[in-house]
Amino acid sequence: MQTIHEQFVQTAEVMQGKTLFERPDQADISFARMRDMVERLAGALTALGVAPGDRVAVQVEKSPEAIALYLAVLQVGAIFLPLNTAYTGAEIDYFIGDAAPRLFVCDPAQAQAHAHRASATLAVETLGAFADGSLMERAAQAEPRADRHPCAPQDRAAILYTSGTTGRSKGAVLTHGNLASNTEALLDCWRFTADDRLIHALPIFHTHGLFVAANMALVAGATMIFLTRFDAEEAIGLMERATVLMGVPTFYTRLLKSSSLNRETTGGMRLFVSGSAPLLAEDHRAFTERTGHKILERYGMTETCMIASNPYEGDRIPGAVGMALPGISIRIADRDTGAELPQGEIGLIEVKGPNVFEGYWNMPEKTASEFRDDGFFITGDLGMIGPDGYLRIVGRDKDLVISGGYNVYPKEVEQAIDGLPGVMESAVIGLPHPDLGEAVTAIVVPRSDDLDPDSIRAALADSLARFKQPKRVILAEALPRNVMGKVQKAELRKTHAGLYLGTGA
Ligand code: MCA
Ligand code: AMP
Repeated sequence: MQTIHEQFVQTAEVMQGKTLFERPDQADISFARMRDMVERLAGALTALGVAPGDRVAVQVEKSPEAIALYLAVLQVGAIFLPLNTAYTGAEIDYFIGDAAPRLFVCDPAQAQAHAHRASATLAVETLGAFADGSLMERAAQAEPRADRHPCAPQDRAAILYTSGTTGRSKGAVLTHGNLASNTEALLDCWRFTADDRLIHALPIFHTHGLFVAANMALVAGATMIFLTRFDAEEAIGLMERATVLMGVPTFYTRLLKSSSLNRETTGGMRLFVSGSAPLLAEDHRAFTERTGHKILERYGMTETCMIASNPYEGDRIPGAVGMALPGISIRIADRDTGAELPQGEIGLIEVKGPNVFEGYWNMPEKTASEFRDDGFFITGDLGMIGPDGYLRIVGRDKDLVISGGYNVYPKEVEQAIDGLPGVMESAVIGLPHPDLGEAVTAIVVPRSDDLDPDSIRAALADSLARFKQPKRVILAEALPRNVMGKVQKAELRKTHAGLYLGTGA
């Protein structure tokens, strides 16, 4: 196995002056320049005392330099820990406490807010969106390092935090083998080559934008049209110079809203990929009608990278996520016994293969409870495999909301709301939303009369990232419960189904 860093170096050797990053308002960056940046950053990391196995936590705006930092961390054998830019100080406290990184890199604008974190064991540096910040200054002065720490497939490459059903975030530990094997499988399945020009409009602190989109371009030698955020009109305008778009379903909902989306504007594109949340079958069909392209939907998870994909050649079926990627096994299992179910029956989706993570950071018991004895990982998604062999996701066994491609665990939001004065209890649910797919919504039972929805939302601002905060708060006298006393979230979802769709509350 070659690590993603090793493959990038090899590709850069061949590509040299070819553009890796193309940006609307800034200079292009070639493969050769990127390689130089990675080597300098590797030198800076070593000078800062970052050793193999150390965690490097990074909460920075999207930039080519942030990708270079990721590669430099892999080069020196350290563990990359990217953090959503929306996370609040309180959330960062938890991640740093849990992962105990050697280095924390933040945006220069946040330097003051994070200065107190610096200690004998934790260095704090900055990196801005315009190659600014203390880390790039160090890199400019550093002795570039071309040598690399030798890494085996089972060595740790990254930790990605995902919230959990208990309300406590878990760090999914991904190995070099996980990342390299998944990229190899995707390059092959989606026929992705150096000739591709990828519209990259996803954030780079999650699997989709970093380990799917960026890794594929870095290894294949493709060019990324690198956008700081997704704007449908901008993306359509770029399509005549691009070949591939990878996005969450909200990208496609927004593209469909634009009158400029048609066969002509998308004519030069060869592939549209969707994932991270369910793509509405009606959006899939509408997209084909408007553009002639069939969106390729795939399925993945932070813990497993990509699991399944519709075929490149062959039918891309609306509402289905396709077949297991090469080398990966999927089975549908009985929730309680773990026994494999016959074809056509609905059960838990379980997965095994080189893509499956090592486990949760510092949580051996939690890790053990999510694996079967024979090594299959329990995804918590419910699905079935039809006679056509395609996997279809039909629901979730885990209490999870996916808003615009971001996961929000209701438990975490409920704990924050229940901790507010004047709140008796709360239930957080996802309701159908025309743009985000699902919108985080809180049903709150007040203890006192002076509690109002706006004050609850305002009170959460410092503790929860913006995308986790409820879009609406509904006050209620009581929560519906079953005879066992369990809150009936399905009933709440039914009662409020039309809240964001303009079809009643
Ligand atoms: C932004 N806001 C959101 C979201 N994004 N609220 C809920 N859910 C969201 N996803 C809030 C902002 O804080 C702001 O709130 C308001 O919505 C408008 O913000 P804006 O900047 O206009 O939003 P945007 O830039 O248009 O972003 C929407 C987005 C973005 C394009 C859907 O969230 C996005 O890029 N999502 C992709 C997430 C992703 O990469 N997921 C992959 C995870 P206010 O106005 O109140 O301040 S990896 C994964 O899931 C697995 C492995 C997989 O299979 O890929
Ligand atoms: P995350 O933990 O952020 O990696 O999100 C993983 C979850 O996203 C999966 O367990 C699924 O519930 C969901 N997901 C990803 N891709 C799809 C898809 N194509 N269709 C439906 N759900 C998806």
